[in-house]
Amino acid sequence: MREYINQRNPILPLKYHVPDVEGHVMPDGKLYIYGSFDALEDRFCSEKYHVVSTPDMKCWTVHDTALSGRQIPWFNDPDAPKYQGIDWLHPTPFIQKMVQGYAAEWKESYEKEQESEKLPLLWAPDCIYKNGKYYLYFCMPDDSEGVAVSEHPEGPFINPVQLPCGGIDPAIFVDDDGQAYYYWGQLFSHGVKMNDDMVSFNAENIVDNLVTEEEHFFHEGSSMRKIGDTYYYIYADMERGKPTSLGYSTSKSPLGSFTYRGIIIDNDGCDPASWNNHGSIENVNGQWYVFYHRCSRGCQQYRRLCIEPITINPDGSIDEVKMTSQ
Ligand code: FUB
Repeated sequence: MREYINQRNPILPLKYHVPDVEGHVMPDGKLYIYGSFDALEDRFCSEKYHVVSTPDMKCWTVHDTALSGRQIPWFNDPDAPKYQGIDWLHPTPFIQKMVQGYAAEWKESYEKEQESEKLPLLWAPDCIYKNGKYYLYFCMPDDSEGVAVSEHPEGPFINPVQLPCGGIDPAIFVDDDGQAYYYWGQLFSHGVKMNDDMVSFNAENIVDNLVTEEEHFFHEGSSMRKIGDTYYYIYADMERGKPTSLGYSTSKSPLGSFTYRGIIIDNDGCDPASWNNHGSIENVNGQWYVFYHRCSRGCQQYRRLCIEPITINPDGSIDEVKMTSQ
């Protein structure tokens, strides 16, 4: 465990690269950040997660390993179900445009992703408290998704269980009536009601295309929050041609239909230029914030936690904010 004091972006010291950030105020009143942990110079993420917490947005604790990819039993099991990810042979119009615009970079990134399928890397998690326990939802480069449980918000998380779906970027949300919903996807988003055990759902209940590339500029990085009676679906947004923005769509129901509302923040323009963004919004002591990441160390792998205050307007819209730095 390490402790730091800082109120400027990026929040953590250079050696702690925490991207794909979900901020949650947990029952002890502290803010917890759940994210990937970039630790490799040639690809995103690593084999572990470190949870970050703060009581006051000034003093930050980086906790010991919360979960390791080596703990995941099905990852090396050849008989574990493999789910169909994106259909790269039949790309959607947005993917065609992206491939043309970023052909070399895209090919390299795609090849790295293929190589990564053999490594027990943990990607973009989310976590929620329910019935006295903390449930950490995670995904891996083979498109498998799972959930592990802990008695503490910072982990360690144990007893990983595979979920009956495939894709990336899980998000978890518990509604006011106690019903939990699970979201995930890349290019195509999906949502489903969780069972009360929080570690299973009926795959027949999956609703596809809650937000889409064509209508909502959805790329990846699902995150769900509720403000008043409105559900906010936050995600990496392709409206500006690459998924460096966090955009949002709203609905009066957790499973849609959703209406596109705009962009909250764009991390393009940092040096080096970003390849993606992934984050969330959270109310901390009465102030709303956007949590996002940006690149560092002259490459796209070492992405770092950043935070900006945001305003929720009376009509429910969120003004776009700019990145700030130290
Ligand atoms: O961190 C690995 C991947 O990069 C995440 O799954 C995506 O959301 C993107 O941020």
